[in-house]
Amino acid sequence: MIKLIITCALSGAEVTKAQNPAVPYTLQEYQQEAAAAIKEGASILHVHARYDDGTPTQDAKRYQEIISAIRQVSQAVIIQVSTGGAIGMTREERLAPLVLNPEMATLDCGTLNFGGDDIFVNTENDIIHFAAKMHERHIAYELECFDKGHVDLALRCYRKGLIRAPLHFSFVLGVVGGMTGETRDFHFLRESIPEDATYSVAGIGRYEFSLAECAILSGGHVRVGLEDNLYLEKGVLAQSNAELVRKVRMMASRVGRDIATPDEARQLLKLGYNHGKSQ
Ligand code: KMH
Ligand code: ZN
Repeated sequence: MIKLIITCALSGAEVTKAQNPAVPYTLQEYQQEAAAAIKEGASILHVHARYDDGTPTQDAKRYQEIISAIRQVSQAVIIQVSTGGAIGMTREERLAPLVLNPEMATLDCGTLNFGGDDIFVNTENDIIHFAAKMHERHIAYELECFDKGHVDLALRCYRKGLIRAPLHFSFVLGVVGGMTGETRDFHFLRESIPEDATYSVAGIGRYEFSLAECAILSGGHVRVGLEDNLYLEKGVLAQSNAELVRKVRMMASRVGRDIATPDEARQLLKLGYNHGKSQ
């Protein structure tokens, strides 16, 4: 089977140190969490910027500082910046870190309820606009889909040439308001994408490891990290992102699936254009 790409979602924009003290806010914390996660096998880091007090931001300067801190410990890792940001940010605010020409960024493919009164807004026009901005800068995107309708919308944009190959999906399952993370949901989504597309799955909360197992066995890829899940197991807080990555690496090892290095991940995802040009 092809090698497994492990993405680590280091901090997110919503989780806090009050929930788990390991969530990184400072540059030093980002650097330490990144270094340990890479050591355990993460080849992609999904990055949301936070200020030292934990406030989420899409400020390009703060992203640059965080990326520089990570680059001091790894030149190789693939950095994927978030254009999702935090609930309520404007679309121009969310696009701000693209000026850094990251190798990869997220492209969220639909609107959904996000718990309570929160709505994560990604209209069809937003998606088209974000994709165009990424094309201008040759930034590869990961198509974040929280629901089946998001997959369908991404494919509709693809057929119209508004989203381009190579198609790499990220199924984010288990958000309150999105699709649940039951095994059947995962299989429904992976069977809904073209055969030559790649995919990764991010199970939220209790779905993190059950879905990781499904993806490992199905030839897909896996995202874990404190953004998605704060616990190593029921009732046991993860002490670091690295612990979550290590757990996936061990699961993969038990079924004989090797872990991709960053360069192997680049090949599998057909990336590479912006690597080494900036950041
Ligand atoms: N913070 C969520 C509202 C992304 O990174 O592109 C959106 C999110 C998606 O995390
Ligand atoms: Zn995110």
